[in-house]
Amino acid sequence: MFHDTITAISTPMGEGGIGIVRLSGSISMDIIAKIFRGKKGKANILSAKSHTIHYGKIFHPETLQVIDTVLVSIMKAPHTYTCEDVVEINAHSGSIVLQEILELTILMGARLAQPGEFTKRAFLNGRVDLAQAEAVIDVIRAKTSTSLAAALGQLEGRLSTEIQRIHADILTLLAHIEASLDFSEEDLEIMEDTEIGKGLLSIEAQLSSLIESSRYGKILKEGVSCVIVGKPNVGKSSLLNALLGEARAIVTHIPGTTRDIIEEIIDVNGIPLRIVDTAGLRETMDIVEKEGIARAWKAMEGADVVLLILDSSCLLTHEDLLIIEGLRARMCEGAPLAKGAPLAVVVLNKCDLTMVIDETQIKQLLPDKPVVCISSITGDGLEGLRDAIKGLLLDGQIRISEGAMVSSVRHIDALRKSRLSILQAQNTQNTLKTNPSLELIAVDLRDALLHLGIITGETTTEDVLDVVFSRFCVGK
Ligand SMILES: Nc1nc2c(ncn2[C@@H]2O[C@H](COP(=O)(O)OP(=O)(O)OP(=O)(O)O)[C@@H](O)[C@H]2O)c(=O)[nH]1
Ligand SMILES: [Mg+2]
Repeated sequence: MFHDTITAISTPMGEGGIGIVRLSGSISMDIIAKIFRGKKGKANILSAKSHTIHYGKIFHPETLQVIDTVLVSIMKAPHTYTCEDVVEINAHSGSIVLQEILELTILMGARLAQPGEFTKRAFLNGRVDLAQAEAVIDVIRAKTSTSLAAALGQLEGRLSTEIQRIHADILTLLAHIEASLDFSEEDLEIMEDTEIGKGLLSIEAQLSSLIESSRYGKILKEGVSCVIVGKPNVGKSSLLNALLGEARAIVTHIPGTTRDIIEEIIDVNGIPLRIVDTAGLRETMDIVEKEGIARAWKAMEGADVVLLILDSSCLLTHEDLLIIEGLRARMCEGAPLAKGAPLAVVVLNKCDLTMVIDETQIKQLLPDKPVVCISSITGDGLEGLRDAIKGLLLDGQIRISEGAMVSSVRHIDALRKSRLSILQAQNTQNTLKTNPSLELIAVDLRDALLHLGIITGETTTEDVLDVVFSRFCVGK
């Protein structure tokens, strides 16, 4: 438990119906008693029952000036977000109102909270483990309903349960091995070699399956970057607008309209797609356009998926061929999600006009890329394009599994290290078959446990906590 009481504005700044100032800590109740007057006077709030809401006014205790009419929620320890006394002041959401209430709580003895400090207290007071605490920010930042479902699963402890199960399996194996070590002189039943092998195999499989789930987990959490490229005037910005359903990017008949990168997020069957419109790629003397083109090539390098747009109403030009060449060269290096194979869709736009482009030539130049015909103006073929993108990612299957899903780099790293320790133990067991060195295996198993503990926060340093909670907003 902490000695000081923290305070923060928990709702986003700006005008709104309701804004909340939240307090947590041992003097939360004293503070609210000093600055709140309910219908029946100010003493009333101190004797209020836990988890009740009170209507009244916030006032300055010295000047007696009323600041706002509010609803105050009283939540007494231990059944609260932080396991401490929590008070939430629901005021009108204007920056001055909330700021004045916040300053008043500080004047009465509270301290301004750090980012994520309420959730950090929930973790340090044992209400949630670290993986669950981290999921709070994923819930807040979820980009599609599928990513939200995955984050909620983690918040409810799906990942933690899975980690605890593996932790328990390792611990059981370790206990057997240590018993064999301690009592080997005394004719106790020594653990069979094959039993250890079986145990290690099952633990390794469980860790691998969690690591494998991170492919889905990361896509759902961070989204996939998808860059639209092509020569000027083929309809890149029109496609962005069509996918978004709004006129976000400027579209004109003049080649070279888009000069900078425009990024928006769209939901493609649950996958958050960070879709990027770029400047048309061509030789130019215009300095601004040149910079835009440099940015477009750079965006293409870092992209998970490239949509190469061609104008189906014309034959391929020298400019198109240069882009195709560039795409082939760059994508051969392997995009982040591609496992070596380039992820790209060839989009033949303007299919509402007469088709002139030679599809056979495109298939020859980019043999393994899906080709989709669309019209950004009529919307024809857009569903097919969405399906093609979905098909490229996750082999068409984005499913949020019943089981746990790993999405944090910190968790993936810890799981990999834990698995390495298990592999090391397997290696020791295999190489020293005739005389398995149980001590060595025990050391590896202890290491594996340590790494798993980092995920749930059992074995975590202050530095790690600082990094984890610095991603949060103040007031959460
Ligand atoms: N007929 C037809 N015209 C289209 C289609 N898509 C875009 N256009 C037209 O093509 C022209 C260029 O469209 P933009 O979306 O600005 O093309 P862009 O590729 O972003 O061009 P830059 O930003 O200059 O590189 C505009 O006049 C659009 O109306 C389509 O599907 N069919
Ligand atoms: Mg454009």
